[in-house]
Amino acid sequence: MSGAVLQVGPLLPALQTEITAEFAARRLPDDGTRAAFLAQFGAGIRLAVTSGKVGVDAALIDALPNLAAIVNFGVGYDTTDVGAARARGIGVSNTPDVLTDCVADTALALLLDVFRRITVADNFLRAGSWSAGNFPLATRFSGTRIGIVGLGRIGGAIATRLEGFGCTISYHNRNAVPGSPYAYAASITELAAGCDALVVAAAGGPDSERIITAEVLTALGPRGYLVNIARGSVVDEPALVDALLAGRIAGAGLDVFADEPRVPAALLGLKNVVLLPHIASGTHETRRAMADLTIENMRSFQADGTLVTPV
Ligand code: 8YV
Repeated sequence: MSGAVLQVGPLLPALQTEITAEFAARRLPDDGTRAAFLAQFGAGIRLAVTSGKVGVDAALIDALPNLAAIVNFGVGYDTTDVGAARARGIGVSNTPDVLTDCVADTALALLLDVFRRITVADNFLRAGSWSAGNFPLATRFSGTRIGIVGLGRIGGAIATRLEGFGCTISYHNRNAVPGSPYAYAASITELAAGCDALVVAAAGGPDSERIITAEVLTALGPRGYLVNIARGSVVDEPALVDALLAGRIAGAGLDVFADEPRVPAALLGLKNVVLLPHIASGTHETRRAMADLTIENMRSFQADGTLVTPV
């Protein structure tokens, strides 16, 4: 089963070192030498390893006639063309579960920050403003109504945490989750209209592209907050910037953006927005577990052609 391994895009440095040592993985060049590299090595590649940052697109799949598996570091695999992979019978794996807690923790951190204005208050103190007067009052978070877009593994872990804050939880998925204790909203607009904050936890990809529309943001309203720990592509980012600038929503906590690492310049000056550089899974513990699961998938494929966590 085993065959040559291709690394597509950057990976966690430790993982990169490990896969180079264990699998003699070759890194796909990003420059003008790519075509020559593929001509020389493309036909021998059976396994590609990548991450949500770059992924394996249809053109690269075409250039690798014997590719049989794509192992993705990260739970989100929207940068890989899964349709093109399936059409060729190429397996794709990701790293679910191991990052759920840290991503859910980050959603809670963003919610608490935007409601209680933690970052703004920290900046206020550092700027020496405290001696001139108290920090303005913020908005209570405990007991709020939170709408979750995407009640999957991560959305569910966010909901469990919110229960501890006495929040009323509702959600929208394509279909209601059987047995869920939370109220189901038939549309995202309906969900937004009935909550104090909307948390985006839906998988990225063509099905969820810009489902957080201008209409959804208007329904969320001038006292409502948006938190996104999923993918920037899920939100109509220009509409979000407009809504924030016009005060149509109260604020936003964002870990992800449509064109990372570029962030709309208009957001940088807004005090009601907390901006994170896609760090939700970024802890030593979780990234190690993601790397281990990536390696497990690679070992399994090389041993018998199977993947441990296929998508
Ligand atoms: C990471 C993520 O950004 O797992 C995902 O889908 O977005 C994050 O955990 C990871 O670095 C993959 O690139």
